[in-house]
Amino acid sequence: MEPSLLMTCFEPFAGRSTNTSMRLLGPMLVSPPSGVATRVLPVDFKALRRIVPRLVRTLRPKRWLLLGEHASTERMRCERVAINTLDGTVADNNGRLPSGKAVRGGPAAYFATLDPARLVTHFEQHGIPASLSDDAGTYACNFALYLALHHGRRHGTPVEVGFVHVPRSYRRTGQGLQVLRASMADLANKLAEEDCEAA
Ligand code: PCA
Repeated sequence: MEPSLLMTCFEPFAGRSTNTSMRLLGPMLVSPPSGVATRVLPVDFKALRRIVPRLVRTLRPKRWLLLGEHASTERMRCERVAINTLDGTVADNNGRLPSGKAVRGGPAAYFATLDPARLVTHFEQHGIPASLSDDAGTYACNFALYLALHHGRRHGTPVEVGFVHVPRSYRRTGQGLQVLRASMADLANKLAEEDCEAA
């Protein structure tokens, strides 16, 4: 059956051994709740260009919430926008530096369709600092969000796509791993159960 919700995180990159977005999905990567599919995305621009549309086509989730880590934040950054620009000073896991456009001829930007304000409220209810962000960067996270919104629009699903940048040093949120993981599991259950608003 098609999952109501796809939740993704990213693999480690830039020579690190872990990615906090993976740690926060934690047990859900092995046994996702009912109606939820989980995947780890590569930090590889060429592979993302192939994998993101394939997930849209084959899984056909109603919603897609992407998670990635952010090096220098203390809050959950609920992203509002993805831009059609690739840039970065760190090679991806395939040894390539990003440059150019996410999609040649694509719109300059897409707004996230999974309401980021709603995500902020969710985390705050769990006692986790969170805020809206207009800057998902120009690296793999922005790229994956842009591609998911672009292909979602073309295929009619996912209807809602959102992105949360989690703090690399998650302890800076003032909460421990168990609280953060519980907030993700609760969010997954809510998003898998509810009807989409953006249709
Ligand atoms: N953060 C990077 C890529 C993968 C991740 O977790 C980013 O912000 O683009």
